[in-house]
Amino acid sequence: MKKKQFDFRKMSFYQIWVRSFCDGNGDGIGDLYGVYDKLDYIKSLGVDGIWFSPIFPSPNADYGYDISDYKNIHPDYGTLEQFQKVLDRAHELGLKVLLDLVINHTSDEHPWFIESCKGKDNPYSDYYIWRDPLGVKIEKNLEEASEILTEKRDELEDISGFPVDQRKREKRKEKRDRNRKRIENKAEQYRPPNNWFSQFEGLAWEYKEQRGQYYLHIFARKQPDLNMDNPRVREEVKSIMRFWLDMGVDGFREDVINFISKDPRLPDGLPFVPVINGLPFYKDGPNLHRYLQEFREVALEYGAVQIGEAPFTGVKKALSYIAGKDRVLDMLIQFDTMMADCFMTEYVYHGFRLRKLKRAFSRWEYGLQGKRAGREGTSCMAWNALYLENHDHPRVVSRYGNLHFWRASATMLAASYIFQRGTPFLYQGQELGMTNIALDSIDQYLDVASKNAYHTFHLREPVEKRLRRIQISTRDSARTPVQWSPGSGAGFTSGTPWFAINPNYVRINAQDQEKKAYSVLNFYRRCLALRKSEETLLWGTYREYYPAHPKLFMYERRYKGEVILVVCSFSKKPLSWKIPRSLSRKAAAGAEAELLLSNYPRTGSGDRKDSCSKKRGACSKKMDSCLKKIDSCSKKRDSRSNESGKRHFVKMTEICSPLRPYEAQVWRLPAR
Ligand SMILES: [Ca+2]
Repeated sequence: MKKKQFDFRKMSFYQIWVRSFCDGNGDGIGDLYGVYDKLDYIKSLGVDGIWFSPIFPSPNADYGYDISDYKNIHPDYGTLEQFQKVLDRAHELGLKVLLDLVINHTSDEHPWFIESCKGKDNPYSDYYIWRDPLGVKIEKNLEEASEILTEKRDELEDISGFPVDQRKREKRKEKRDRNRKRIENKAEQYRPPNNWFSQFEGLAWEYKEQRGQYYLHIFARKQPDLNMDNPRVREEVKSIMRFWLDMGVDGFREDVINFISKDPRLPDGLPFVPVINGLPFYKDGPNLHRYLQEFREVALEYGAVQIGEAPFTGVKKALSYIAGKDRVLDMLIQFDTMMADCFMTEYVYHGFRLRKLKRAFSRWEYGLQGKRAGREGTSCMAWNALYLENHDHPRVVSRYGNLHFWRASATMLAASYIFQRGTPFLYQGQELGMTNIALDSIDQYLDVASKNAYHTFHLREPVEKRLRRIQISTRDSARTPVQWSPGSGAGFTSGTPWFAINPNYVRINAQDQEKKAYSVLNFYRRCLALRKSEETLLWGTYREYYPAHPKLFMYERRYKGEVILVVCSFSKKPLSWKIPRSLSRKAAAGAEAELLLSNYPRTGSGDRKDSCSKKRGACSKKMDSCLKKIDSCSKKRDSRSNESGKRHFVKMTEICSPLRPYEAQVWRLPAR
């Protein structure tokens, strides 16, 4: 029996990485008690659901993405009962709850792996991807060949009728046995089965003496890859899904889901490509679609939503998962929009390039709109998942924004993606404009991938330069505790926080931003509310203007003849802009456009003089002074008017006055 799926397209989601979200019991670690206390806050943002990064028992080699028990809650975070409480309360508030399904790999401390290590005759033997060392494989083949030859020789001797020297035969047999033992014994000295690198640390293979074989780990050594080709493993996955769905969970975000089916030949990758040389053989593998179809059937029984994380996947491949009648996922988390300041991974940093970001945005928007998903017609078009931050990437305001124009750029970035066609995701602290942290030494960082990069690459550079590379690229920046208040422990904990709190919490925190009309927090709220209230922003088609412009990002959403135009400046200087000719021609002479939203305060209708813009060159040079000015502006004029229903109309001919630094504007254009 299939259950009807809820409409995730109208929704937006808030991602919680529990460990750093809110500590409810004072031990310095975020937990489900803290989450429970903050559910009203989450609701107040205007989101419709929560995605929890893994909350299951884990030795934390990759902070929860190495699971040692899929059907329980990490003791640091609470109990199953506490999770049920959170789930029920979230549902009362009208919030859906998604869990992270991490099934490409487990922890090496998962009982399945512990059993699997014990030997080849173990019931869990084939739960993981085990292979003989390469030398052993070759020698075993040779040995086998020589054994066959010897057998043939013995046969010939027997037939020939000559007397057989049994003693020689015995000797030959002894020699063979010795040889076999020798091969087994020196297995450890042999090369791994292929030359793949892991994405987190060193080679993708780890030798296990206990079993005399290597196991595959695409990520950390403590994250052995599951063998999804084993039907029993797939049954385990389905059982995990049912366990949480029966409890009332509404769906899953599925971790590196396009890696779960490997090319069974496990061939060598290109030798000179670091880190991802095996990618072509484990990404979008031969049986992926079939396996996802099996999981899909379980999800559909419950009407659950499935969002797949798919690194290095292009639009065309994505459509094979999220469009068409045999679609197996509802949305896909792509990585293109995370690569606007780097190559393949944040660690290979090259500075922010707006055009690269715009190309990524538009590639996915154009690629997905109008592509039919499922048989139910237009209600099932391929749908985008929109995000600028999550637990795996540094803070976006530090990457694509500008810390000298911290408030403006953080809010502008919100408008740059939330109004695109798709379901927006926010990551905890993003709604506060939290920034990257710069720790003083590599030892203070925790992320396994960052540490490995530090100790592997650019070793000839001075320590400061190598550390700077980590400060720019590390995922740890997304994992500092959420800054709730300017008080001790940033309001995150009453105890000693498990990880460094960004010292800027005294200036950047939720308590402070609640009070300010133009804070990042309140701007996110306005964006999410506007998106939900405008059909055009929900369902309209996407079109980008001026794609080659190096500082301006402009896109429209068009629905039933109405056009909403989103204009974003990525410039620290005033930026002049023009209404695209195709849009201005449509406006009748004298017609007025309506300003639906801006991240700068505004005086009455159309009057753009305010104390902030007058000094816009000087304004925001320093974050503090900018904030103060903006707040005094907004206090004077009660800028909440935007929210209290006062509407701003501007003549079409006059709307293009220069944008202030990192200004974002959302316009409803007059109908033709
Ligand atoms: Ca705690």
